[in-house]
Amino acid sequence: MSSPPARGLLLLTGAAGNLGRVLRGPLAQLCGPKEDYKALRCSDLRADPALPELQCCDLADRAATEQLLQDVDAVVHLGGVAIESPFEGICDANIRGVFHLYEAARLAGTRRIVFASSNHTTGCTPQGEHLGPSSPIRPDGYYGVSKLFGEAMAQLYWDRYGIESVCLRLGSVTAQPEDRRALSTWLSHGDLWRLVRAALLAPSSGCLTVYGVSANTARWWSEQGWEQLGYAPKDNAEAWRSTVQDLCPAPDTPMARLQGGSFLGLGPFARTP
Ligand code: NAI
Ligand code: 15L
Repeated sequence: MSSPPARGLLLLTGAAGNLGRVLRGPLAQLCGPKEDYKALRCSDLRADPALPELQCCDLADRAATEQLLQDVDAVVHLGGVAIESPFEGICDANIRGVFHLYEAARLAGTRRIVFASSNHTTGCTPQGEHLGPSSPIRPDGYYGVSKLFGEAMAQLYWDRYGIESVCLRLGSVTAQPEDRRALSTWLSHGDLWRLVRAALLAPSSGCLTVYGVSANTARWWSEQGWEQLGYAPKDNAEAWRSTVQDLCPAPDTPMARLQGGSFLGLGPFARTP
């Protein structure tokens, strides 16, 4: 697939996090005078000694986020709270933060945002039930709700302001599957990169939501939207079945029954100041 000529900067938020560390090297390869983007700008809430050029920015700070987006053509948005936890922290990073990101993108003339959404948008669905991006939403906590807010912002900013978004409902991104649930939910590091690359470089995306999962024999989520992006996963968790199939929560618990797995065991939370 041919990609458009070099435009502005590519911004990676959450660059110091788990997935940021996996993606920042490959993303840098898309940047340069003859590449798709002029340069990669990395940011995070926290500094990373391994990446001195990282720009610290709290997405809950609107002015700082507007500055961060200047000259940015496309964003891979990973920054935020990545687990189920009390609402207040999720609200600052994933709700206010996403609002600030989209507003800053509108002001900067940013063309596309690849948004790291999550399978926890539908985590209260029973395990084994097959889902696609238009299946009913069934968030399993505030975290899942915050990702649905992000997906709604993506649709709003496409319909009103023409900013393209690809919302990736990522499964379990790890070097290898870690438990029985991951036989269905695993997204390998290689497939993560194939998916993010496809989401950035697809000639036109509009506002598209897809599940992000490897070619697992036991997967629950449909490939709807993959063809439009040109994403073709290569890895399959099945190869680890004998190692991980006994690693599972006690039967008849929500963690064992529902797709969100261990997140169903988190909360309710005590009130935080
Ligand atoms: P992570 O927690 O390792 O990285 C997230 C990064 O965001 C951290 O480095 C953190 O400092 C930064 N961050 C937190 N609050 C921020 C704020 N207010 N402003 C700026 N930066 C802030 O998480 P991970 O695993 O790298 O996930 C990356 C993204 O992908 C997250 O948005 C997560 O929700 C999403 N995701 C990850 C999955 C996985 O399997 N790791 C699966 C589904 C979605
Ligand atoms: C997520 O959304 C989380 O960020 C990650 O830590 C994993 O828990 C993943 O989902 C999962 O469902 O395995």
